[in-house]
Amino acid sequence: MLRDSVRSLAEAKIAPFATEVDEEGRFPQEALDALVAADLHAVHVPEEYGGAGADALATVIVIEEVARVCASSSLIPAVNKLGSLPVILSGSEALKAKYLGPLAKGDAMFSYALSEPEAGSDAAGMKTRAVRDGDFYVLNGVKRWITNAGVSEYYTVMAVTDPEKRSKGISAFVVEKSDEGVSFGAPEKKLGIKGSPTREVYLDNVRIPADRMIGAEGTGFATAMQTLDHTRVTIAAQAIGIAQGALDYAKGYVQERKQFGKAIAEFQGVQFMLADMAMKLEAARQLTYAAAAKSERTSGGAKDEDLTFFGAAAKCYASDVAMEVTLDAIQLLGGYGYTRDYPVERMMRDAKITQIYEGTNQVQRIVMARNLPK
Ligand code: COS
Repeated sequence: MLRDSVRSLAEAKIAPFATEVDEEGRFPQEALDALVAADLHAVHVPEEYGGAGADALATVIVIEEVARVCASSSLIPAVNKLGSLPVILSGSEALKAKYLGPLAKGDAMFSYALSEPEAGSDAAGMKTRAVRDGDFYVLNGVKRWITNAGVSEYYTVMAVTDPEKRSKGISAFVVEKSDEGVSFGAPEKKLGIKGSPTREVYLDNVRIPADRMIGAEGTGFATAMQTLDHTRVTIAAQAIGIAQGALDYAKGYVQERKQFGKAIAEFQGVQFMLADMAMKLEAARQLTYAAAAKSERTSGGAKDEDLTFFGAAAKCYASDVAMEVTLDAIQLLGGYGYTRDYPVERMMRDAKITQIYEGTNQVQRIVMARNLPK
């Protein structure tokens, strides 16, 4: 039921703008409005904070169905989870009460600020500093590649509180867009997900109350990594949604397109391509759903030991499959697939980012190798 209702909403209210959003590189406001109206913009927020209380698998299904028509729009529910999960996992009751309500209502979006110009894969190498000053912390630094920056009201920002301690000297904070000293860089000119703004976030003597710290001092890196264990599953969801969109489009096209006197779907070479695409996609989907189940079982304080492996494996595998399937979809459309008159080239450009963000697929393999299932 959830899948059907998100699919109808996505097809009616989000799909009609997907090409325009990509062409113009503009924020998909129609998608945000439709998702907020249907309470699908941040489904993971627990009911006690005014949210829909969706479990990890339901959240995956929402992201998947939105991504099937517009990857940029799927970053609304996905990044709302990424940005706010540190608060949900490790924040004080006061922080949860203050920040999750507006997110659940659709009054504010939440972004996640870990990466920096010189700290991508080596996240613990960050330079942004947070220095204690009485009841405040003063933050200085530059965060880069921040999804939905400028649109989001709230930011989980990781910053160094003790430079001697590397990962153990990093702490997490909630920073608000309206805090004095917060500003944004120009939107990056990207290959895909053009509707989702990616900007630098500048922190220039941003003075915030000490109780905006998420968890204890020095726990920010562990919180950031735990968050990614869960949200890599949502990137896998985005990848399978994009791949499903491309497969569905190609499936329709090959039945219409006639060559040598018959629909090209009747040629075995084309049938074998479609079979391979569907097979890989379904394998990716099942791995993603298994990872979502582990994510759910880890949310109540209990820890499913395998989540770290499964989150990385699902993200890595699903994104590689999305890249293959979208490339094959272009191939099935031939010359038409290579033009912007058909949506599959957009889907291929959008798929590419899923192999890169929330940790490159090379980093996922490091994570998997360090956390092989027992
Ligand atoms: N859950 C809880 N704690 C974790 C953790 C996890 N999944 N992963 C690491 N930690 C903890 C470790 O336990 C370690 O603490 P101890 O020394 O007490 O054991 C600490 O964090 C440091 O971990 P580690 O030594 O593994 O850190 P590294 O600097 O080697 O970095 C990688 C590990 C490369 C895996 C990490 O930096 C990473 O994921 N990089 C990619 C970041 C990323 O995804 N960026 C994308 C942008 S965010 S959208």
